[in-house]
Amino acid sequence: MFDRLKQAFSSIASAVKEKQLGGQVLDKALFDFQISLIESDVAQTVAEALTAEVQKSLEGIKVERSVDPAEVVGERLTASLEAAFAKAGSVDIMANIREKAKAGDPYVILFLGINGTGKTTTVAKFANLLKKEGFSVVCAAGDTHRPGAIEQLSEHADRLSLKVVSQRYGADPAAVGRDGVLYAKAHHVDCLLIDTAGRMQTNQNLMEEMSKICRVVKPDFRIFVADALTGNDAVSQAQLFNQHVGFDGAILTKADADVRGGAAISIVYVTGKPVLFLGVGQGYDDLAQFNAKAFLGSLLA
Ligand SMILES: Nc1nc2c(ncn2[C@@H]2O[C@H](COP(=O)(O)OP(=O)(O)OP(=O)(O)O)[C@@H](O)[C@H]2O)c(=O)[nH]1
Ligand SMILES: [Mg+2]
Repeated sequence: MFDRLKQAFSSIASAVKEKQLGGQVLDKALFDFQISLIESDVAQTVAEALTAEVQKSLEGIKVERSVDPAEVVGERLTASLEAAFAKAGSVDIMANIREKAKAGDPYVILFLGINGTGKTTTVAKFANLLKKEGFSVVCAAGDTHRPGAIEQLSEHADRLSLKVVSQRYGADPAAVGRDGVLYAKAHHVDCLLIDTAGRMQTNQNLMEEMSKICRVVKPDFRIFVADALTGNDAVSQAQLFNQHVGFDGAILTKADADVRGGAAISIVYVTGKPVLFLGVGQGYDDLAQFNAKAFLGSLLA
């Protein structure tokens, strides 16, 4: 995973190592670094901001002979990224669910994202994880638009022995969500996961529909699902959803096939929202907790 991004980090470190810190040499190394960030799917604005931050933090720095300049650059890079990830914070969603469950109220999670990013699969994976943690789960088939969407979620649910709340195609997804909440309350279910559509006639329709579900259902948590392989598109989608609907955290899918890895950095940087999990395959167990520290550590290893 993320080999390209790791390469970008190690190449700036070695460029600096060979030539010592400072002046045009550093400028060139930073410029090359910026290009490789962009090539690793870090959004251009983010790559620029990050490079400028590192450059600023290196200004006037004198490196002792005994100190490896590459290490200094590495530290600065990590510090800038750590600051961005720290600002986004982290969420212990299991703890939040547990707390609400104790109060006897279902914790409602809405899954959002453009078509094909992996929402429905992620709902199933997340349900599987919740079951393993000992929570009761119900799903709501909020994608009433795409033919086959309700059956797709129901098939996953059958395999995981879960109940799906659904209506017919064309029904109002907000009403499906509300049914889900009523069901979860009546049956004392700990957590309701609402799947949604990823495509409508226009993105504006989609945003309006998602906003309506939010108004009606008042979810406790909104998860934006992005396909890591779509790189810069994932970042524009994150901005779109963040501005028009709002979300509380992200899951990046298909990280198993992603050699670039920039999407995580960009989404956190641009939206200020944390990444909670990575999708790392098509199986139900292929959902890995995202650990910002480990992620940054592995980039600079
Ligand atoms: N390799 C890999 N494939 C994944 C991952 N997550 C989802 N997929 C695959 O991506 C494809 C699309 O997933 P869906 O869950 O149907 O995506 P969706 O967002 O619900 O799509 P729409 O319902 O059309 O909006 C499926 O073939 C999934 O198996 C992942 O983490 N890794
Ligand atoms: Mg779907």
